[in-house]
Amino acid sequence: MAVETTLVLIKPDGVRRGLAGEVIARIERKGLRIVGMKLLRMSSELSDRHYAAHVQKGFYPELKAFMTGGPVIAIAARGENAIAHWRNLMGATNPANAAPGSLRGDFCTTVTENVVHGSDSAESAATELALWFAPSEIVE
Ligand code: IDP
Ligand code: MG
Repeated sequence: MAVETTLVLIKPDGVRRGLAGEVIARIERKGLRIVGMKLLRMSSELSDRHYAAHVQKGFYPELKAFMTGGPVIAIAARGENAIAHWRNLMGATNPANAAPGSLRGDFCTTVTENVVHGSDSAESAATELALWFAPSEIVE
C-alpha cells in the first residue's frame, strides 16, 4: 500500500451548481486528506497541457470551452491508494455508466460536464499536480 497524492478538480459545472461542498465532503469522509486547494480559472494553455492526451480528439474543443468557461476548484488529496479511491468515488467518465452513489452517478447526465476530475495513474498525478500547484502550495 502506498501513500499517494491525486489531483481533484471540481469542474466549472460543479462549482456553478454549488456542488463544491458535496465533493469536498466525499473526499473527507473517505479519509483522504486535503493538502492543497484553490479556486481559479483554467487558462487555455493549462487546458492544453492538462489534457495533452486529448487535444487531438474530436471532443476537445467542446471540453476546452467548458473547462475554461468558469472557475474550477483544484484540490490535492492524499492518502493510501488515493488515486484509485478517488476514481471510484467519481464513477465512470460517462455518467450513463457511473454507479449510483458515485459523484458522476448521482450528479450529472452528460459526458462532457461530469462534475469532477481525478488523476488516472501515479504518473499522471505527478504531472498534473506539478501543473496545478507550486510546491509551496502543498501544505502538510
Ligand atoms: P476521466 O475524466 O474519467 O479521466 P478522460 O477519458 O480522461 O476521462 O476524459 C477527460 C474528460 O474529457 C472527461 O472527464 C470528459 O469531461 C471529457 N470527455 C471524455 N470523453 C468524451 C467524449 O467522448 N465526449 C465528450 N467529452 C468527453
Ligand atoms: Mg482522465
